[in-house]
Amino acid sequence: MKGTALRQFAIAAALLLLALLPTTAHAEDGYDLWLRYRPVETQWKARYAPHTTAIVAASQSPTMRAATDELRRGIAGMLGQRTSDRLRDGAILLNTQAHNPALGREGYRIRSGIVRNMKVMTISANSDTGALYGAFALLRLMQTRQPIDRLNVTDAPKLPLRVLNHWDNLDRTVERGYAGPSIWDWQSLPKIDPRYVDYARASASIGVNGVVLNNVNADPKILTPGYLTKVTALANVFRPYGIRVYLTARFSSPVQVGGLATADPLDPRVKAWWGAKADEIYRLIPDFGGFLIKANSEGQPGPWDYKRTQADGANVIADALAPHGGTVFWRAFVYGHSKEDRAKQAYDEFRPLEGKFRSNVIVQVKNGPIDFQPREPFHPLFGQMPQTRVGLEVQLTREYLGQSDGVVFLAPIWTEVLDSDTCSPGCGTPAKATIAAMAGVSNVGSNRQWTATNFDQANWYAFGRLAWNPSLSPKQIADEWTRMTWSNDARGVQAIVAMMLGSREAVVDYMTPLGLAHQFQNGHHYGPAPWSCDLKEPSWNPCYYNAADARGIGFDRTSTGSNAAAQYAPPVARCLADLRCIADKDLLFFHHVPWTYRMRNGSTLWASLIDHYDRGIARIEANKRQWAKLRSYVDPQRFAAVSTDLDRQMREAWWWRDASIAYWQSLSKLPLPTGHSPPAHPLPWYQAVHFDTVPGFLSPRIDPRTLCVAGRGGTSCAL
Ligand code: BDP
Repeated sequence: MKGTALRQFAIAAALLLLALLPTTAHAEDGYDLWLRYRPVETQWKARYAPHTTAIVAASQSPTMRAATDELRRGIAGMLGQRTSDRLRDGAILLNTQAHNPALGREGYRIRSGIVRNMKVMTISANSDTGALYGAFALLRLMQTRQPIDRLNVTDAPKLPLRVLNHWDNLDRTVERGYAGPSIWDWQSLPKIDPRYVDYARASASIGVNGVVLNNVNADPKILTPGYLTKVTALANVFRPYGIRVYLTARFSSPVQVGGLATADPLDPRVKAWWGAKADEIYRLIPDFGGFLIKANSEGQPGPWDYKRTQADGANVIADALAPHGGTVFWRAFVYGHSKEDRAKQAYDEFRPLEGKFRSNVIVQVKNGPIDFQPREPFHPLFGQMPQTRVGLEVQLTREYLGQSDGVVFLAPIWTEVLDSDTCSPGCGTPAKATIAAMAGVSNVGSNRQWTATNFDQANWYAFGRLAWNPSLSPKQIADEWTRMTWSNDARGVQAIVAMMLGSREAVVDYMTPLGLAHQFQNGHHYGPAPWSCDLKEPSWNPCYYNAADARGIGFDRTSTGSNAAAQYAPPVARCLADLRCIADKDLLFFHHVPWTYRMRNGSTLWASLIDHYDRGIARIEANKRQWAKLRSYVDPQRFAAVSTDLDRQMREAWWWRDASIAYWQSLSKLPLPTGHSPPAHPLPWYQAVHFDTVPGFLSPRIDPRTLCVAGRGGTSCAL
């Protein structure tokens, strides 16, 4: 009797507690990303439920199980419906015998039809992975409230390699990471954190099919047996999701891990070492993706150390991987070895190597010739190495776009380069038609919501979607993501998408308008420092890029200057070099012009610059107002978090605008045009702003003398 009374009391107390909980939208912490599967509205439930009664899979393979589990989870969440696994009216069939060459290895077709007199929906593909992608596509249709009763959809990825690059160090710091410590817990691996599975689900849902686990500034220890065991555990988690694991290898690994006297790529012992290392890895991970290499860049070792070319370096590693079907991503991000304009150096090094790379090498080229700036022209190597497989590298983490401040949607940066006409071989050849891969520097960390802010999830999402189909528009991607992540209410969607679409241009306006680039504080790259000029490497100084003085501003990259414009195909080069043709957005990247230069719209450069800074401010103010109106559309926890993010962005935008104007005005000596407020403080105030605790500036400290061979420090190199 006593027990029953106690139970009754406990139930009553629980009910009371429930009644006291707020009745507003259920708080969300962002962990579920765009795979939230919240209940759909009644009218949609009535439309979807008859078509999602059962899931019948062709096999019980791990990938098929991942697909069916995801469908079950999605249908249960959105419709509150349990699904049977028997063929019946309204069943979803997963068929991996499509025998349809048009779908390739990863494509799928979703079609409504009749099987044995029953209405069914078939997701067919040539592989389990294709079926998994089809399952995610069907869920996306429901999450974005599209009809599913008469489907006939075919889709396949346009690019075969869609790879996230983690700049994660073995001690869990993340270079340029603003989302907390690395999600890879190297210390506890091979123990599996369930988060690794959720990471794989999210990445697979957007079509990512490769993950480089470690920083481009690589620690050689990653290739030692102890770490390879840990890498194997992650590869086993990712395999069912169609994701292959890659590693960044340090070029000097034959010396540091192998104990050889040299890493000369033409030395037969070095060749044999890479071959044996590849064999060792493939024994553990039969579908290992391959290596990413940063060589002779920013202090990293490389083939130049032995007077060999970048192609020699790439090929020795490519040959080791080739028998196993692996790929080398060889980065073209090199500079600092000549006195030339930094914007020219990668092209100068790589263009002459056209035709010299093995077919399993991807030359990985950043979107622009400098370094992931808020805006840069497209990289001149796109389109100009037709016999080489070229990959586009973009940065999801916002090293140069405010890091963890505000709302910044990056898809417009990436589509700007993808759609740029390279005019090679002829005009009408956009960069997206010339690439074989897309790589994205990840923005994921251990933060509960995975990325630095809730809106940064959209950049992870957009990367995958664009790598799958580089012709998607930022609007479509933002629309999908918003519906899946925030709300399907039309007014809410419209407002959030509008905020997102204008957000990148706002950053360009308040940080580096009209073609300015690299005006950041040194090292951590947070905040403005256009006056900064004291670093030994000239191209790390903002003053190098703005070339501002009493007469004017801008880097002359025409024939009177570095002539970087001439690296582009002739029709592009001609336009960039011609003041009557070049777009305003690229002006100061290619031309040095007087402060009083007349822009095409009739205003002076000076007035135009100020106008852009203020446009940036106005846009963030508008975003803040817009967001304030969205309170009723989103849950309170995420609403409050984004409000704080936008407040910070507002302060950051004023800081950039005021500091920049104060400095330019100290040179131009021109008055501010009427209607524009003066900077809040005098120039020295901004010049004194320094931070020493900004996260993310954390290359591993590798002692080049470190050796990991057995008996010579081996135990200290591997756990
Ligand atoms: C720059 C980063 C630096 C990276 C480098 C790279 O500042 O941390 O190591 O690029 O891409 O953007 O290798």
